[in-house]
Amino acid sequence: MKHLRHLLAFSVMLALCGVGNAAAADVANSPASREPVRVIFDTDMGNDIDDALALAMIHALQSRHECRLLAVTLSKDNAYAAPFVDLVNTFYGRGNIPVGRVTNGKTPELGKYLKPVVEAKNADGQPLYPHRIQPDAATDSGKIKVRYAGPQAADSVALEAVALLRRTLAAQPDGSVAMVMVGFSTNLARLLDSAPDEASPLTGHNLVARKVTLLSMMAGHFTGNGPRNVGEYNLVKDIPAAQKMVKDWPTPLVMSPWELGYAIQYPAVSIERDYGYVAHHPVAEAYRLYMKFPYNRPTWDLTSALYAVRPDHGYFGLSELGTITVTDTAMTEFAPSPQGRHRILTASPEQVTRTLEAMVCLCSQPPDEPKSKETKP
Ligand SMILES: [Ca+2]
Repeated sequence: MKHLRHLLAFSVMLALCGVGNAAAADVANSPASREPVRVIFDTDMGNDIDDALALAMIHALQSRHECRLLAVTLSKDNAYAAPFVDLVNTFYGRGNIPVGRVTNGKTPELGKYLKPVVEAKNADGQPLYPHRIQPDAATDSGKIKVRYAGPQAADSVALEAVALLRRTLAAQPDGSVAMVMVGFSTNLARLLDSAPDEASPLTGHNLVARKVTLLSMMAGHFTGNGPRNVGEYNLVKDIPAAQKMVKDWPTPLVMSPWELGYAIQYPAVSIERDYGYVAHHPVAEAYRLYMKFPYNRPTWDLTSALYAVRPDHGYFGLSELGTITVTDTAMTEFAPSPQGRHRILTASPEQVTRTLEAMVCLCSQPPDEPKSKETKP
């Protein structure tokens, strides 16, 4: 019965998403032979709800064979962030995706939704949202820590983020990985500085240059509509890492600024209406916990994830080439230059409408059935 409901819900969803005509257009734009985009998702999951929606959207795109989520790394240093990512991955039938945790990272605070969703139980006392990675109850100086280990550890623990990034990149074909970064630059700055190890004889900088095609990141602001007097959150929380990473990152970089995601608001009505295909949905549950519901929320992190997987769908515009600089106060400056590697993501009013519709459809798309069909990272 549950099976049937899923199928029915999925059919309705496809119809609502206008997949018939849209799919025909997409086929014309994207060769059938096109490989799924290999994605690494680096997130500060737990600080805002758009990270959770973005992860749901990536899973939907993987179900459509448009991307393959290789690994998730966390720049938020809280013990419940990795278990939460793991339970979302598990909900979508992909609990074997490795998760990496930052060491001595930023924003250790718990936030609103990580712990209640990780610890939610059903009537039998079993986890409502199964997950293999557990927050470790063993405390050190009163702080709860997640178990994590080196790159050879089993996937039932969160791995150290930079080691996981190196291991993951080393295993991919050259020029094949899209990095989606929607939190702080901590992990990626350290990755650039990393030394050769058992995963790869390359330095981090050279490993990135060889394996990565695009860094799609949410950060900064460039218009008078943003919080001009303060730096954008993702930059403010680790300014030295952001300055270094943006300056030294060796591949094309597309930055989705604060004002873009702010213009595309995920609607509360979708949370109320579109996630009822299961009794308990971890992302909808997290959304309801994050702020006093109902509320709409900017789609900051979704923009970077969607652009990385569907760069040629016309959802966004791009600035000319140039160089972005992060200042000592976490402000962003853009200097146009044909030699630059950076672009800024934009959207016209028409694109805002169309992009939001795609995001809502994708985020609320049910998981694949059967769930046993997992993808090896
Ligand atoms: Ca984020």
